[in-house]
Amino acid sequence: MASLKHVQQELSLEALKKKHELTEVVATLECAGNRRSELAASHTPAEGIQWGNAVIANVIWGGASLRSVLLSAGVPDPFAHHSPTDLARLEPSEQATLSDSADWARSLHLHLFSAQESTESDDPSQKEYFAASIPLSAAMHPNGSCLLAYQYNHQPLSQRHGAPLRAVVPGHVGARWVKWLNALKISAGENQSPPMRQDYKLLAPRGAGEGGEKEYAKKAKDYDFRMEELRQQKPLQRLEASCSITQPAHDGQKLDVINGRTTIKGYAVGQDGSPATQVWLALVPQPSQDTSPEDLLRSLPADIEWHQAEIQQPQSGASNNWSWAWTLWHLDLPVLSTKENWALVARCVTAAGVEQEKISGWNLRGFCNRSWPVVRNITFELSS
Ligand SMILES: Nc1nc2c(c(=O)[nH]1)N[C@H]1C(S)=C(S)[C@@H](COP(=O)(O)O)O[C@H]1N2
Ligand SMILES: [Mo]
Repeated sequence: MASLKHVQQELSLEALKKKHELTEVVATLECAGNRRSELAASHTPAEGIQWGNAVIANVIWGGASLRSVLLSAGVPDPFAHHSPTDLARLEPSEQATLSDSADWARSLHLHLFSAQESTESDDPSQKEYFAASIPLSAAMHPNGSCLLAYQYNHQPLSQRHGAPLRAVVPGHVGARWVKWLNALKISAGENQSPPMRQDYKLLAPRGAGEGGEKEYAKKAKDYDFRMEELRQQKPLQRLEASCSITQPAHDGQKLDVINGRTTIKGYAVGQDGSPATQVWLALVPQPSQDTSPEDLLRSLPADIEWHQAEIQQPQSGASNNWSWAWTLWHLDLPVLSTKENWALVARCVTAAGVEQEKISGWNLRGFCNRSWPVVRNITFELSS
């Protein structure tokens, strides 16, 4: 492409709906802070609301395909050099998206602007709005399923979830799913709104000699130190595979055992459009009441017995090989002894064979906790 022209177009919601057929995508919207509270049992507590594992929703989103909106606005296709059959096969991972797209598109970003004033700005000298950007090639990927959505679960999108229009960016942190969307822009730089420049970033000591978590958390209270750290980090985009146990919902619960089994339930999310297709569970004796989840994970016995959970039929609606939906699972787990104090451990694997990371580590804001979930201090009650 020779050069980017500065052209501006207006598009009413009515025209958007008329011009672009309704496209539906089942996708999980997950806040980057989901499962943050679990870190506190192994680490210096992270800053922010101590969210449990429920800052996540699986929704049938409906709207206009972002790819087709941009194409019809005259944006060249970064994937035009692929044949139609190849297009359907292109992997929507971050790396493949970049390497499969045309050179000219690789340094471009699609900005998503909201009509909502930002509540997080640290700059009183200007009025700032909530916004985000994603790589243009991700926005236009033929299998990325990005939408400008005005429906959820076949109903009109509600005001609180972003009506009249919101971005749906499957596989990406919730913060990029901009609500109350009022403009798009393509430019060579990333968006610099508060959620991009100062909020959704991983801040953590990098390497030895930088001190521990507590020291880092203390240093980060200093404005200049924090700004320099933020400047060096990339804004969060993709979320990796993860699973969570929802029954039992908390540590320390007494579980019913019927016919030698107890029912465990949860959800799992895949990665890069490859859904979680396997979930494995294990019951492990807990060395002591206050063994931290991560110590427990680090010292899992080698002969641990993993039981494969049953997967509820993944939600249909996918028009291609990819799925951005969560996977609900359950297992009637055999309980061999009710005597000890037990911990439950789960892990998932995606259809592409990607294994959930065992320990994803600490960061100041407790973002992107993808570690294997651990529910501790489980006891059992025999029912007849
Ligand atoms: N305009 C605007 N869009 C936004 C946000 C916001 O604060 N303002 N929050 C983001 C974050 S952090 C998340 S997790 C999701 C939450 O979407 P929901 O409110 O529909 O659950 O919206 C995203 N879009
Ligand atoms: Mo969020």
